[in-house]
Amino acid sequence: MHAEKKGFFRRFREGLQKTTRSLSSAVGGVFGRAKLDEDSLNSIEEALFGADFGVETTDEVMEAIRKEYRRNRDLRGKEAAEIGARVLEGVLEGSEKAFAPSQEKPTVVALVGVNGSGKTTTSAKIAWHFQESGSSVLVGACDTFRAAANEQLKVWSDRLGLEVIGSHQGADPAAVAFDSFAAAQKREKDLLVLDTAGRLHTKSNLMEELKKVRRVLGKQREGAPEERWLVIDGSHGTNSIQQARIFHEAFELTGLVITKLDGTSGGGALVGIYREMKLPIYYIGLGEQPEDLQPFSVKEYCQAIFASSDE
Ligand SMILES: Nc1nc2c(ncn2[C@@H]2O[C@H](COP(=O)(O)OP(=O)(O)O)[C@@H](O)[C@H]2O)c(=O)[nH]1
Ligand SMILES: [Mg+2]
Repeated sequence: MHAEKKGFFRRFREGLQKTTRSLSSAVGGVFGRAKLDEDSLNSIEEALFGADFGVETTDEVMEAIRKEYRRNRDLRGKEAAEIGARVLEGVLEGSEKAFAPSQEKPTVVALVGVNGSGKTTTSAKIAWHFQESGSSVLVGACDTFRAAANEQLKVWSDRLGLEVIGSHQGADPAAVAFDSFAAAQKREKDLLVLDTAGRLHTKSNLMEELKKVRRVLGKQREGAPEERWLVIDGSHGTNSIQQARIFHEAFELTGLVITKLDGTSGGGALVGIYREMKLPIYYIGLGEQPEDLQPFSVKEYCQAIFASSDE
């Protein structure tokens, strides 16, 4: 395997370790060389539920494994894991899409989501990632609701050498978005990443605020912001789906970022979220460091989940 590719897979494996471990401890190392039996099949089923894969996906995976088991009573755990990975890859078809800034400068990515989902850190991580790969990037601090939000971005920008258009508490987020876009245009930036506020208790205001951000940017350049991604805390399981619908209604989302998959044994929730939203998952968060934000890869995800317990 290519060295860089290997490192990438290792990060997926390590990030998703909690889910993989809880899956393999629940199935008692069943994904190894040992032959399966009815008990171990039931353990796999329970483990998939436990890891938040949801009814539909668990049923589809189990149906495929059981079908093969009926045909071949010598079926081994490792082979069942391969079947599981294949079914999961099918379910996740269409969820992987690479992102890169387009010719149009600046390409604008607006990140939305509830408080604590990871918007601010994800803004910084995305900015850093593209800056590292040679693009010029600007970050707009459009969360003017939390006093600490602008500070938090500043800390990241000092640490990673990012350019940020700051704001102060109470400022109009749409005005900050406007200024950020104007600055990005003037400085000929390839990419503009907009962090936004996420308070839940005044949801309708928040949605109005996000619509206004979009309206204002759309006047600066038709269609901007082209990318409107919802940042979802992956450790909250499928509870996030309701929120996702509300954001989608107000903001016409174009993609998802699913964070905190490292901190949960329920890494299967990503699949339920995708099944419901059918939007590309651009990135997943596997830790707090900048390099822990990874482009989503269906293959790596499925292989990490169904890692053989012999390895
Ligand atoms: N372990 C882990 N923590 C994360 C990840 N993404 C974000 N966080 C943490 O989640 C917390 C909230 O993130 P923040 O970006 O402030 O969320 P915001 O309120 O949506 O802006 C911070 O402590 C982040 O470091 C991730 O992928 N893994
Ligand atoms: Mg924030």
